[in-house]
Amino acid sequence: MSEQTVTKRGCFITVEGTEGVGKTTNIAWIRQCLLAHGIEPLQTREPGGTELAEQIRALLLSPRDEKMAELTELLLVFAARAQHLAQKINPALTAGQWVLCDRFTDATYAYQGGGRNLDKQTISTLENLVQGELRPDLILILDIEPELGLQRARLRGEPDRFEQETLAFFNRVRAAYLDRARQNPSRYLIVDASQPLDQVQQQIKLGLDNFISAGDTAI
Ligand code: Z5A
Repeated sequence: MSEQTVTKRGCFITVEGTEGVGKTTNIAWIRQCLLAHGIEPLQTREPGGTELAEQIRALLLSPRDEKMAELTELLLVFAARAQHLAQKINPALTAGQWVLCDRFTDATYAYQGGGRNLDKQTISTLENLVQGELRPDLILILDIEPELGLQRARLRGEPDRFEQETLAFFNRVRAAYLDRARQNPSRYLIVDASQPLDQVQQQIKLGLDNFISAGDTAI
């Protein structure tokens, strides 16, 4: 009988939250924490991550006079995701590499489902179509009062199409994130992102260390 080497798929970690919550800041920290465990992740983001998917991102984020229909927005998000998965995420995971992604499908449930009130069943159907059985192994939600996050985000300059939304929109987005975490708590790590950065980072490190030591690295 011939011997076959089966590579265990890499672990898939995503980072989520409302505007200005500190994802960019903390992804660099997560990477450092993983490197300390000898894990070099592929770092990427959504929408985007490949040349074509980044072009779709530009369509999604640029403010325009013509109102983007909600279903157009949803389909563009999943079109970018299909490209990202095919070109980048799936090959890395299959090769056993860990993937660290700034936003993924929880953002779709939160922004298009919670924020835009689109039907969750439609999102779920597209999720199954585009991702098959792939779901993140760990979803880190940086949680903050949207008002505080928006204050932080607006310090950076011109708001994009999403940042122009109302506070009520971001409250719905936040509620949708927390609701998903409540439904499947073992997969989520919620960190209070309103704390000073060093405390946020301590909490993240603790959660990641626990996740790694539990060896729960592939589903
Ligand atoms: N979107 C969607 O609708 N559906 C989907 O399925 C997906 C996405 C995947 C782009 O996302 C948009 O796409 C997003 C939803 C939509 N909406 N918008 N806009 P994005 O992730 O690229 O955009 P973003 O949410 O605005 O992220 P950001 O601009 O990169 O912000 P951030 O990464 O969360 O924050 P940051 O840049 O790290 O921090 C903001 C500032 O706060 C900065 O000055 C930091 O120094 C400061 N900061 C960070 N942490 C702290 C603490 N703890 N204390 C004090 N100050 C802090």
